[in-house]
Amino acid sequence: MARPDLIAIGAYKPWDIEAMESDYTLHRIPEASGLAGLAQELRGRVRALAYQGHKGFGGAEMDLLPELGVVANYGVGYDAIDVAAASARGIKVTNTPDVLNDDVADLAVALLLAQGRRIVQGSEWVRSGQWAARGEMVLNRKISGGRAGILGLGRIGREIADRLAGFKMDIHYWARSEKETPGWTYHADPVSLAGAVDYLIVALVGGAATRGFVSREVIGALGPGGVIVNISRGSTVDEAALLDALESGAIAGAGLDVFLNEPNIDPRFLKLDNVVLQPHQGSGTVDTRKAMGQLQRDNIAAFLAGRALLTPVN
Ligand code: 8YV
Repeated sequence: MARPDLIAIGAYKPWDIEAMESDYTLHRIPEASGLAGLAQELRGRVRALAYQGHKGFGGAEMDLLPELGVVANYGVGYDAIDVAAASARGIKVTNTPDVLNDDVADLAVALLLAQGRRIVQGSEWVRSGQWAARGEMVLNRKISGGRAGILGLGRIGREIADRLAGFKMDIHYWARSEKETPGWTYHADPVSLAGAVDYLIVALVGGAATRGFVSREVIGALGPGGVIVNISRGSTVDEAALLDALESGAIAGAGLDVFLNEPNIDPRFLKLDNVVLQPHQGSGTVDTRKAMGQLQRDNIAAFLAGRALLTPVN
């Protein structure tokens, strides 16, 4: 029997390509814009698509593939995919939740520590010979025991909160509804949350509903001692307001893994000494990326076999 076709959009690692090639007739394209260039005959029969990337995949792309039944996203965040357009066409969307929670939470803590303890500057102090020439570096900031505010207490937010509780922090959070927690303080309003904490860690889902959620007002409420960490999506923060606050000292600093317009981020960030910048690598460990690829393929296999999807979105 002929193996099913699979279109894979994105830059996959060799182990993912090998695994997909062993089960499917694989058609790889770097971006969705390449779909129109695929043979019409293939486009007319393909039922499954593996998606990786942050550029939009919407109704226009779906309409190029009339038999498409599943878009399996490589990532927990599926804001790049127009799920309403997929549902309207009877197309299932899946994502890769849970397998990346630890890595993303680890990076959030790393950003917090790196910003407060000036880890990047400290490394440069040693490498540049300043330590030997000038002695001790400027003193930095105590992190343990501070007040942390988690914006979005989903699966990743909770992992972050658990870690920061281990740093003896007083945990506050905002979520759409109050959750069962070990004594953490709920805030129904993000401005109230920001006003109550030193560190604001953004762990929201992306997409239209959270665009600019960390508004100028939220950033202002954090105040001059405040630090923002964002491991969610650049879109969740009013980036212009964040840059203004970082430049003026309205907040103390930021640790950022995500930005608007990645990877061509606003050059204003590059001039700032009070930010730690990362290239959207929250889930970027070999272990986790392998698990994400496996879950993506498991969803595709389930769909093609007519079994229940493991992690459906719609
Ligand atoms: C990306 C992510 O998917 O899971 C998410 O939502 O943002 C990441 O894990 C990853 O960068 C691969 O594109």
